Amino acid sequence: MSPIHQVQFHTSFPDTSAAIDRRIPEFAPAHISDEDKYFRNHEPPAYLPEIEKEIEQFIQFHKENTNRRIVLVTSGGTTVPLENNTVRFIDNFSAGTRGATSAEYFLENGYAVIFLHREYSLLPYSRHYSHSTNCFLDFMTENNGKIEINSKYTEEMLLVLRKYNQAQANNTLLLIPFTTVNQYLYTLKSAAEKMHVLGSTALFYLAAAVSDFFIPKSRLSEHKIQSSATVDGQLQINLSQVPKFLSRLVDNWAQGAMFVSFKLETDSNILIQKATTALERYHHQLVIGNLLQTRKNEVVFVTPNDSHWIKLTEDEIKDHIEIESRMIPEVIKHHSEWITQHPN
Ligand code: 9Z3
Repeated sequence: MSPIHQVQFHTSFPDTSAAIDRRIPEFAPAHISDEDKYFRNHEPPAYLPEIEKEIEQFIQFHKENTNRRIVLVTSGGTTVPLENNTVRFIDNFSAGTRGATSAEYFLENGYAVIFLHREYSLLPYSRHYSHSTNCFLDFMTENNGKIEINSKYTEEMLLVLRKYNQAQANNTLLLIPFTTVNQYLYTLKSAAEKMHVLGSTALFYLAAAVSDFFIPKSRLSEHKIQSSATVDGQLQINLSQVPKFLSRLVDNWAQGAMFVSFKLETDSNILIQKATTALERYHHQLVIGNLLQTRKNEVVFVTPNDSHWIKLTEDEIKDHIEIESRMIPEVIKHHSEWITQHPN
């Protein structure tokens, strides 16, 4: 099987060609949902049709050739531009570690992965090297005029390289970038609608940190905000709530698939309650709760019937065991049960 060539998209440049259209009503007519209103009043990224083609080909390839289950992993934080010609933006915290690491364990367990990630955040496999030294050249050494990998890294790098090459050869990893929350929402919707054909064998693993607030396009300043726009030296920015898209995803875009969302809190007293509320609101299957402070060492799986923790022991933490190596087999167990209960 020859790997399908993946097109490289760049999402981090502001869309300077899209002049702001003040005719768009800030409050759309009644009777349409907030989600519909959002898509009516915000334009899709110009590259979206090409990405849709890539996703469709990927799904088709696995349907026809491998019959693998497909998981869409979202990873990294979304930005909220403050200006149309964006100089300033609000960002959401996430390095992309959870998403990139989880994607590797899904691949190891036989899944094909659509990796919807914040451009330039951590990626599966390269994550082991891209941020762990000041410069990638630190992994290299010179030997008689030739470049070699420093011997202290070779053993581990060979293992990573083999897994990476296997993913390439099997065409099991599709990288799709986003930067802004608008790009994220449109791409998620498109990907989900394409994955609809997979029914219960599709899995959504939503680890990205998605902004809850944004500035609607109708209120976005076209050019860089000037200091003269301040009142008494204070800049006032009004943010609106990003519509809750999870219910659309579960009920419409990819109905029948299994959905795992993440709940991030900083206060341990409210974590399980917030996860339970999310399950009740969106009627999906699993919420994984984590606290900012301890997210690498413990998570809580919350389902409609049960909640239980996965915690690394002190020794496991010392041995650099990744918590995703425990989480993903358990998520897959839930997915297998889901497929059995909901055969296509
Ligand atoms: C998470 O909770 C992720 O586990 C982290 C991973 C963002 C904490 P890192 O990339 O961090 O490893 O540095 N993701 C979901 C965060 C989020 O925005 N959740 C929303 C919420 O809590 C629901 S979609 O309300």
